[in-house]
Amino acid sequence: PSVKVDPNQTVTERPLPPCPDSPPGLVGRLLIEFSSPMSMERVQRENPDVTEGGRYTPSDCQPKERVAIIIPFRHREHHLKYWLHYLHPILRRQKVEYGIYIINQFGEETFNRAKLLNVGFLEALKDAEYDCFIFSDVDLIPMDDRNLYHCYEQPRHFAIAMDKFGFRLPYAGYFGGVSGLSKLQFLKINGFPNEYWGWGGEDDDIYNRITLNGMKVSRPDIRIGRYRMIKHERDKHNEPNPQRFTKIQNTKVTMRKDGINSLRYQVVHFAKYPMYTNITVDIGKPP
Ligand code: UDH
Repeated sequence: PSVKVDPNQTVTERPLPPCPDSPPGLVGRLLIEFSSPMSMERVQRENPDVTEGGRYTPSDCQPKERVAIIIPFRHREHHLKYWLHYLHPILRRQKVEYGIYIINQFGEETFNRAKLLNVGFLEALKDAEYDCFIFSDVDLIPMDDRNLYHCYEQPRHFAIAMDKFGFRLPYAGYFGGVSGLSKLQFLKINGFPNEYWGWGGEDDDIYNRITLNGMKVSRPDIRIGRYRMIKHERDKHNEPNPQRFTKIQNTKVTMRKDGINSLRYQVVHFAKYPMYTNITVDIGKPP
């Protein structure tokens, strides 16, 4: 027996409505703690809608943009589990279409956060058509889901009130921790500097690039932009960079030649795991 199919029958798919500016499922303040043990199995179990490589698309609305979340990384597996545990559900409630990219620095040379973020920008774009890039340290968890992880008219600074700074901005031009730029905003500043090896200064250089190119930083309300940082000791091979104070005086000159237009690196390993995409890269060493 064969099934009769009416050749005139058409499947009409309704277009999804645009995702709302204020998603109704948000809960506001969140309890964030790092004492209960965490495992990748648990994160996976609790996030069945996340697809390979740490991708997610809302099923009931059409997001305005596609967001790549870029995390600079080396030897912080313990922090990553908490980050994924907290962020996947938050981003889902925020109705964000996103992908998570861990940019893992290969080898044991001096760490270079901003260069890893530049790599993340290019590599994420090879993977999908992203419009918006959010750069987050692996140890920073938002304490309020109204701090929406998407892009804004101006470059965005999200982590404005961290517990370690007494829930205040440490100084007016602070742009560290978690920040976000649209593809156009990122290209306008020639990306981030590649020449800040070791800890410090690169976020101030990025802030300078933004203001020198006629943009200004946008921020959430101080009551909403609160973050918990997972406590940790200083990492090996990421000592404070003594050159940082003089380097940030020269952004105006250096930004034209040092940035996404001068980026050189080699991908050592690329893997899509259930909860994130890992890209291990050789970014060289300080001159
Ligand atoms: N990162 C790594 N591995 C490293 C170094 C840095 O993954 O070895 C990444 C990670 O995403 C981290 C970010 O880069 O969140 C920023 O580096 P950081 O956490 O060292 O910077 P932060 O300012 O801490 O948060 C500075 C050292 C604080 C020491 C305090 C001792 N009590």
